[in-house]
Amino acid sequence: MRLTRYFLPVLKENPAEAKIVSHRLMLRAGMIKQASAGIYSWLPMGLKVMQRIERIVHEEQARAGHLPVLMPTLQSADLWRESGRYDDYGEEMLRMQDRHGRDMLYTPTAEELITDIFRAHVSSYKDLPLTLYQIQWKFRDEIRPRFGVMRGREFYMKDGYNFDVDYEHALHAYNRHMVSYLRSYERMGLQAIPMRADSGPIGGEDTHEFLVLAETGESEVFYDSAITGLTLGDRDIDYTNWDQCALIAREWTEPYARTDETHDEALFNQVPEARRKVSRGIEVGQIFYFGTKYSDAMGASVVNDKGEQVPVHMGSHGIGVSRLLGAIIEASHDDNGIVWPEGVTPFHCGIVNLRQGDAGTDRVCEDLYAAMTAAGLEPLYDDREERAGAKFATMDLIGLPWRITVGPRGVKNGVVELTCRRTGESEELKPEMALARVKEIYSSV
Ligand code: 5CA
Repeated sequence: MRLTRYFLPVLKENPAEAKIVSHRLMLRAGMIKQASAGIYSWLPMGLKVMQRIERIVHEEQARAGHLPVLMPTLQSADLWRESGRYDDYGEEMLRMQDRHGRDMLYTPTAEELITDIFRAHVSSYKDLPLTLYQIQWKFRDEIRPRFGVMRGREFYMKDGYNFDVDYEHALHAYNRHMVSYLRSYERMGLQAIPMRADSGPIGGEDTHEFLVLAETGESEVFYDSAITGLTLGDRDIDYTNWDQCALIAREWTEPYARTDETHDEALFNQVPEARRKVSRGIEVGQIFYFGTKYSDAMGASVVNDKGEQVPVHMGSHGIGVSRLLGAIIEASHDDNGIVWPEGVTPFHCGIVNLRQGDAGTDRVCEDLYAAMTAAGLEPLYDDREERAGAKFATMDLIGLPWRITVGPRGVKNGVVELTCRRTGESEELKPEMALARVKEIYSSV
């Protein structure tokens, strides 16, 4: 993409309404625009990052054997009356009527609709296990929408639902989701810690929230610092392997890690003092096991291998896709702007032409741009007739992890400069070497 052809409405001034850095940077970098309280339009670069996040989620769900579906945002109240949640959900649910006076609502989550799909089509344990998920807009009429996409009223969420014949299978589904979530967050350059949580309006017996540590987080968290050293790395994961998923889930949930809602001071005090940490976190996902709560209420059952009719065991699992943009920025920025992790960056590499219109720099930039594109990477070429300082400021603000700078002096010596956004370190290289380095970096992302 050439910057002169792009729509990147950056703001010079800090918007007064933005109280936290991610909100400020998303507005300044022209990623979103508020449409009304807690409701945003997604501009090209914001949407691009969201799509990268979505892709990681889809890929990891596919690996785990989960199937994508898409359910409507507007739903009939009837199903929600069956489960009893139409009355229970309260003011957070946005309710409306259609022209015939039928009660409708904008979906805050989708347990009812998915259970309805299940009961219409599945009747035997032979069709299980089954996990269906979607990435779809949700609406919750939050009393105090704030911090931009972090606590919106309309937000984009991955919500998945597992159906299993008994508790043991459902427990594996729970562990499998935990592992797939850990892997998804890791690919986004984040460490999200699973913490024992409260189940709230979803209901249920077991639930973990995934929290990214950040001072601006809404939840107070208490944890054993031993957990921050854990990574999956390139561990080979077999999602059909119950023992392996259980082992990983145990590894991540054994160290003490809880939000204030479930915090237990006595248990916490058993952690060696030097490892006891109190901090804040952003909730980027939550998994629930709730047994037969919805299947009992809505009559979703299967015949098991003994020929008995049994209610199906369920869980639901959410990832805050739009919230993740804010969380990633909170975890990865500096005074000059965003620092995107390679896994979610909107463009892989910036190309900065220090003297637009100069035949030599233009040619090197054009060649780099073409070669990078041919290699399957997406560069953002700053081809504006602007001062070098302004170009660098824009690149730093929008946070591409790598930048290649092309100036007349370097071109004369046959070199360009490759700069890492995170460390600020630069290296002079031949253009083809710079390209090879960028290709290599992304080959393992
Ligand atoms: N049905 C379950 C799992 S699919 C569910 O709704 N879970 S949830 O309530 O925990 O939401 C899932 C994730 O959506 C949360 O972890 C959070 O990251 C995100 N989320 C929830 N409310 C908001 C909001 N108001 N703005 C942005 N993201 C939100």
